[in-house]
Amino acid sequence: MTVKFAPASESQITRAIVAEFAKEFEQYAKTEVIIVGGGPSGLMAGKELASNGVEVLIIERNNYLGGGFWLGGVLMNKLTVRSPAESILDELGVPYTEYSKVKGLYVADAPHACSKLITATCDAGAKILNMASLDDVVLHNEKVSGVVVNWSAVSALPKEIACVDPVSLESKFVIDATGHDASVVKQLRERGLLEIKGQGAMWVERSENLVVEHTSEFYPGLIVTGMAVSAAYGLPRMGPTFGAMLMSGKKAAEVAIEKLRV
Ligand code: 48H
Repeated sequence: MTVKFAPASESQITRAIVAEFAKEFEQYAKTEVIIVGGGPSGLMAGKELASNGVEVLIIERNNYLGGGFWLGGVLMNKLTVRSPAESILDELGVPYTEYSKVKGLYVADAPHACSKLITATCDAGAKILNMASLDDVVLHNEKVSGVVVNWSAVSALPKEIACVDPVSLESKFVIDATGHDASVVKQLRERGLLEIKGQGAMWVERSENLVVEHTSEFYPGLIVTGMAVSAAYGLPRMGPTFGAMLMSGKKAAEVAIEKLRV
């Protein structure tokens, strides 16, 4: 096969990347919703918000998306959801099977499910900033009004080596989707603005219902979703079953949309 690629020089390729990045970053320096964390709950929230016409930026510290959704349970590349969350797998077009011994317990290939969710989130119009880590929050009149971020490579270095200031991004709402870390919530706790209970012990039967139920605005301007809800409210954990993560992401988006309308 002979292929003739369009002519473009090295510097033109660099300029194309810089120009597009700068245009997007300038636009998203002030946006409607910022989601910190690109795991299942954050991606789901981003997809729902963007498909409802909300301008949304997802900030993810890793160079990939998906968090714990990418692998599922302990390096076995399979994940589970319990009914009724298979409806979200249907929505995303993810194939799954019902485990033969338990009605309503479904198994899917984790990379396949994760790729479908990432695609749906990007297709809906959510923008992603990878390799960026939360450094702080923007707080105006006791309301979370954005985030302060730095490149993950910079954040990973000791302060005496990398004395690089972060940048601030403003938004009407921030969603903490950082999983077990609850990194955004912890910024407020460090300042004595709120208390958090810390994640509870494993209890699958109770945990998933409680996580979805408690997905809410935890502090003015700050909505919690996914395992950050468990950490914030001291709810039990559920291990490698992801229905509540997806449904909590959906609910976080609904909460944000309702508040944006006020
Ligand atoms: C930028 C950050 C920062 C930061 C973290 O861990 P996740 O998959 O989170 P959830 O809540 O969407 O899903 C949780 C699920 O994967 C899980 O762990 C379950 C169900 N556990 C149950 C149990 O019992 O253990 O994704 C969080 C994402 C990751 O991609 C992180 O890299 C990212 O957030 N992140 N991004 N700045 N400070 N902290």
